[in-house]
Amino acid sequence: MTKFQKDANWLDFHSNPSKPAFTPPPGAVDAHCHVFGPGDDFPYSPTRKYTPCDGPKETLFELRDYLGFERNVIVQASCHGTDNSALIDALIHSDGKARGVAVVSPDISDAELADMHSAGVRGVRFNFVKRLVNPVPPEELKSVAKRIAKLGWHIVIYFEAPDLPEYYDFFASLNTIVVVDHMGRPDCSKPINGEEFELFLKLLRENNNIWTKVTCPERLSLRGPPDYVDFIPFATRLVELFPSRVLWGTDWPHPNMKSHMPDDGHLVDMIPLVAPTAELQRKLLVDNPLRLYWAGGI
Ligand code: 0GY
Repeated sequence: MTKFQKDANWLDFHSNPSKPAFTPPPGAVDAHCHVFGPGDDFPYSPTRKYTPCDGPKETLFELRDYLGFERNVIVQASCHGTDNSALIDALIHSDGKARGVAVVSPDISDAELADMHSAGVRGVRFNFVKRLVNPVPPEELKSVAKRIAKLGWHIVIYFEAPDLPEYYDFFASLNTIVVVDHMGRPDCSKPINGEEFELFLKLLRENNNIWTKVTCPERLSLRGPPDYVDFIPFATRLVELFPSRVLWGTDWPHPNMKSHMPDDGHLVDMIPLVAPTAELQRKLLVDNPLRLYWAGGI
């Protein structure tokens, strides 16, 4: 009997994803994925807002190889709170093939940050999605932002499009590289040239330290699988406008997916639809993530 039972309405990750027809270029990085537990070894946070299915590092690394990727960037998910043990364990068992983005409390010590750096952490995540966390006020995050800058780390931010006006000035004030998860979660049923997505484009146009991940058709598309057609124009626009500031990832094991679970092979096959040339694909999958996560060496 395991200590943690996943939420009843949670779907497990795809057990038998298809082999993608698209072959990622050599050196390709899955730059957004998670490890969950296993809960018996790495207990989920007492303050979590969901209990996931276990998503252990071994399964993630097998999927990486199967899909044709060489490296992972593992992002701390809210179900583990500020206890980064499962993330660190995955990094140190990755043979240098994984880097991490941690979630830290503002009172973390310099020694703990230094240990995380040695394990392969290169960024911190600030999460503003209210269904996932009780967001930490920007004022309290400023000191974290200053301290991690000294380590050469960057900041990953997660928010939903309607909340961008509230946080815009704070995001624009950050001095490190800032990576926005899942394109700032646009409403893909709205026009691409509408006010909401325009504000997101303005944030990137006016701040060349801000990057974004063109990820999560499975959560952003209202039209749904298998083609996620309404997601594609948003992702394509970002890749065309900011080819050197975009990242791609699977988001495995796809937390909080309740309507359907995507086939990870199919997600890989969508890459040429959002990055149609070999040059754009190389930037998205290799050059950009290596510059951000492996600048100190492979
Ligand atoms: C994601 C998306 C989600 C969850 C988390 O930290 C998390 O729990 O990031 C979500 O539910 O939208 O990036 O995995």
